[in-house]
Amino acid sequence: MAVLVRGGTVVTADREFRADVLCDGDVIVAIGENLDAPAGAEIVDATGRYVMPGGIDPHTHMELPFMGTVASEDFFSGTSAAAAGGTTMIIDFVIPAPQENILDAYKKWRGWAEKAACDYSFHVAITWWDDTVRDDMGTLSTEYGVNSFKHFMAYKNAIMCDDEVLVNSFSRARELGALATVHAENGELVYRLQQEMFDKGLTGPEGHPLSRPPEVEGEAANRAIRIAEVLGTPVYLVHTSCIDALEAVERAKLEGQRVFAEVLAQHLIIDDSVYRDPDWRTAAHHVMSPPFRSPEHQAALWRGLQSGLLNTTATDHCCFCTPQKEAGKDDFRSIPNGTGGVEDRMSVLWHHGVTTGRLTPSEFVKVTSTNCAQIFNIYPQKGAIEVGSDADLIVWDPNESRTISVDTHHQNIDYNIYEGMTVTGVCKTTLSRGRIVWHDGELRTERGTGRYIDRPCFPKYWDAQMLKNQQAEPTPVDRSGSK
Ligand code: URQ
Ligand code: ZN
Ligand code: ZN
Repeated sequence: MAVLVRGGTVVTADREFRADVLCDGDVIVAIGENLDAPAGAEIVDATGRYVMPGGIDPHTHMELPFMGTVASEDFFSGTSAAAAGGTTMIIDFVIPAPQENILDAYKKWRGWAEKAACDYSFHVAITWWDDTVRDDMGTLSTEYGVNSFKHFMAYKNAIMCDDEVLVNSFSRARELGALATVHAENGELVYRLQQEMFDKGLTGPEGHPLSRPPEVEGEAANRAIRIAEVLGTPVYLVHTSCIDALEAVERAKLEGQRVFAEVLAQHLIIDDSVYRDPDWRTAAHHVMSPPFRSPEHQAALWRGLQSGLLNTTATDHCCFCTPQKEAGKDDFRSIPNGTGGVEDRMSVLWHHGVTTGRLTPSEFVKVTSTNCAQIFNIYPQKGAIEVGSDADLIVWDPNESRTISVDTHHQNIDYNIYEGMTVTGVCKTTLSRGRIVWHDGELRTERGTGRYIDRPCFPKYWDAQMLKNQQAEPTPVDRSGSK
């Protein structure tokens, strides 16, 4: 059934303009003023509101098995909550256990995601290495639409990559025309500092940030970036949380290296005082990695987002309910790492970003949708309002306010890290490939209507490193004449 979104102001990454948007089937079929509605079309009145590309969240972990439990949000409830907040696509993660065949893991995750209510794709984590991993990376990139491979430099004795895996996998990603994405924390340092904090009697959540200081992220960010530089691989840093990592990104970008960086909405707004909350549960709810940082890091992250140093925003939506967090009641090292947020990213960023003047509406679209689509090579299918693009649209009321609460959110988690926060900027209608999945506070999502989105690898010319790395081929020294 056709849907005509009428009377709104379209906001794209480039401009704002008055236009109606007609959607039919999965795609946008017309954009212009005073469009006629085809017979039987559903009309959405967007008068006085913005019409924007649906948000894309490049970092979620629905139903992730992790730290001895499984994230409480599944692909249906998570994509439904996403839709309620104005996000119409997620990029989640396949995370094989060490020695697990990565193609088998991919197929397992694909099975879990079939229940999704909005479109989705997968980064695939490389957690170990041998020739089968190398070969399967090729298969994933050519036959399954995977153009990004994830590397956890943290989580020793679990999914942590050492430099040998990083170098092998980054090299392979370059060959394939794929991106290397990275969780940049030095896992060896974390392990040592965790032990030190615990031995000092810091068994509570306050020990978590002390075992992962900004220097630990800065070292790993720089190391990943330097490895990528030498090998000529484009690199994407997930959840960049501190000045130390930002400085590594800035240096590389100014050198012309192809580096992208992501920031989480929550890291822009919440600081590390949460870990000293007298209520153990509140402090434990905020145990995620990298941890929340002290206020000066928030200010730097906002400058990074405004300046383009940070390219995308995400949530790292990885939900563990209070009883799950209590696995670490006596030892912070056993608190499952992760928080929620997929439903609130768009409102939180509009409130703290656009209403404060930090971002224009078009810059908001860039950092919540378009940049991600371009970096992961699905633009303009996604992240655009153009004829022929997928009809992933949101009708946004820039003046309406709402108060965020676990009592009203649609996320499957028993707390909300933004609890009680009143935000201006509310999603009134969400279309997922032309279907209304959220309207005036009512969810209309259906299990299984989400679609897997292929993300093709990049043409070889795309990688600017080729110019930088194409020094004259070194030749052996002729010493035949030497004594
Ligand atoms: O590290 C991640 O991104 C996953 C395991 C979610 N947990 C977290 O604390 N960020
Ligand atoms: Zn991570
Ligand atoms: Zn994550």
